[in-house]
Amino acid sequence: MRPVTLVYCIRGNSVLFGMKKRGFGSGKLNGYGGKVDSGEKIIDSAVRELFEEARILCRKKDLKKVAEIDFYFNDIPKEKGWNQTVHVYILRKWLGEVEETEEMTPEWHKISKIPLDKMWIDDEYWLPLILKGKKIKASFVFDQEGESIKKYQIAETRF
Ligand code: 6OG
Repeated sequence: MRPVTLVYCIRGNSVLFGMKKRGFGSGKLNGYGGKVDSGEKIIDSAVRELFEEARILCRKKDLKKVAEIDFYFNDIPKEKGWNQTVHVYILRKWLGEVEETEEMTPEWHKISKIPLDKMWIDDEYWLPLILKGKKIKASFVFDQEGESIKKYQIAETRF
């Protein structure tokens, strides 16, 4: 399983998403994050990706881990590296204002009105939970290149 990161920035009642412009999940609205480089710590990847994709700076201690989710894409050859463990964080304090980058177009949305129809189909099962303050471990198995969920499980946990 490939480790990747995903960060949701929250300000007041709003949460920051980015419309992914290229690569895995392009055309979908998501948090900010990406691959963990070899030899890199997971948390350092979160800080780096946030700066690369949103131009905002944060401290490691302000990244609060809220979820760890395994995604399995049954019908995609393993070598493509789609199977991944996503380490999810919430961030409430950072430096700078979010900017559009080559990878992401930023969009703020009210936490009470998340546009789940523009996101990965699994997000409706777990994103509202973490935005309500829950901490979870979950796994999803997909068919049809991530367009259909074959099975899933979600459990509350501590980090
Ligand atoms: P790059 O390959 O672009 O990183 N990611 C997912 N995010 C959500 N919300 N749902 C999923 O369900 C996801 N699968 C992967 C993790 C990919 C980015 O996409 C996230 C990374 O932030 C399948 O470097």
